[in-house]
Amino acid sequence: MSGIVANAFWVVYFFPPLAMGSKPRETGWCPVTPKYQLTNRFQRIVCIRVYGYDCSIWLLVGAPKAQTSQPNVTAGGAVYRCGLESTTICAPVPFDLTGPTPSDIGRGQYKDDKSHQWFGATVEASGENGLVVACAPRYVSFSINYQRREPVGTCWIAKNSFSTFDEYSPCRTSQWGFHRQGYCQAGMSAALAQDGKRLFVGAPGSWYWQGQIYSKDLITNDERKTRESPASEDDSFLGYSSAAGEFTGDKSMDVVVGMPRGNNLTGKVVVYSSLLRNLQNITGEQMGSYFGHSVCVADVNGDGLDDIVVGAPLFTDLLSKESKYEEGRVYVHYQDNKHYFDPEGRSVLDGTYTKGRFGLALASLKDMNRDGYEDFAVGAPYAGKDGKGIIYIYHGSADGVRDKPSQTCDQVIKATTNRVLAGGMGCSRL
Ligand SMILES: [Ca+2]
Ligand SMILES: [Ca+2]
Ligand SMILES: [Ca+2]
Repeated sequence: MSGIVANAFWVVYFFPPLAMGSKPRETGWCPVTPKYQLTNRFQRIVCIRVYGYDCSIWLLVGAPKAQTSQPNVTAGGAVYRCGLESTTICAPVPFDLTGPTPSDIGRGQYKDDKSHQWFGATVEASGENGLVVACAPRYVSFSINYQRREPVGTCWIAKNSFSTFDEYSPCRTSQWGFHRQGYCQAGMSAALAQDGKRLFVGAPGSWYWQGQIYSKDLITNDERKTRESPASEDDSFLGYSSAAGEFTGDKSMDVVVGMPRGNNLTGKVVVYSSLLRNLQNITGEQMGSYFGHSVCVADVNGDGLDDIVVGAPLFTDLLSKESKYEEGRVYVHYQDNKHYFDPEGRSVLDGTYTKGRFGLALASLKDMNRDGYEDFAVGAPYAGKDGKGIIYIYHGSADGVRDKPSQTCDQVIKATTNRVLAGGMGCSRL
């Protein structure tokens, strides 16, 4: 398994529901990422609780540079499903077993290229019926007599306990060229509604990298998408990150989308309804801070309304007397009963290590310690004395996020993930 982990960008943790009457799970685990992953800018950490009759614990590992058995594909990338009960079992999930798609015009001619496509760079899962989406944002489609190379990206959705796999590549259209959707790199981010009914896919390269978000109803296949904006929005990367939540109160899951170069480079996040009506924009406060590089959703103050956590990993404390820079900052925005996020009332968490990039990765942990307030993890991939990265666990409370993390995890993991879950190897309580 070490080969897999060496190529892994990030990890999804699945852990089973508590049986009725059983004791709350202790908080002695951390979402820990492999060493390699912590030095990669696409690092993401996600923890997901899976409900089902089969309470087996397993882990999904996205390995975007893995060599697969697909014919005529070099380093296509894969998602591995790893058992935690017996730590050595790790098998690729068979999302796509085929090589490049043959063309209609002759032997040896293909319609696309799956080599180096980074399948597994994005992996998301929904809760109760267990959909999993995995994306290859560097997937290339050939358009116009197969002469043009278009990095449109693609995603695959696993349904029915990994027995059905459907492809979704929203930018593989006739809208070729980087001035349209040819370079959209769909799947740079993705978000699944917890009920499994809706999928959001971020495509930050559309229209001179203005970026775009897609919303697909997985029951009816109805698709919504954002449109091209004025040229002033070029290079702002809408869709770089995304997370699903309920922001209108109607039980149809909505989405918050990162735009880390938006708002004249202070960064912003855009809150959309499920059908992509713009509900609110929330902006960063410092140019170049990359506000919106990461987002996650958690009800941090336990009032039943989803709150939005946003990372600005390049934030620099300009008043620091210690010559620090790029410590990173994380913001928690609370939804009020009018479904508004008041920027004045947001909480701020700061990284402490120069170049630590606190907030590069965020993950909702649901209510991991069962106190009624949802919790989240913050990745700082270059923090720590050795610069090898730290993951922080923050707990919610009635007053919002607690100021101090409850646990920190140094960069850890030797692939024996059961030890991480069971004992929190490398983790310490503060
Ligand atoms: Ca809604
Ligand atoms: Ca809340
Ligand atoms: Ca909690």
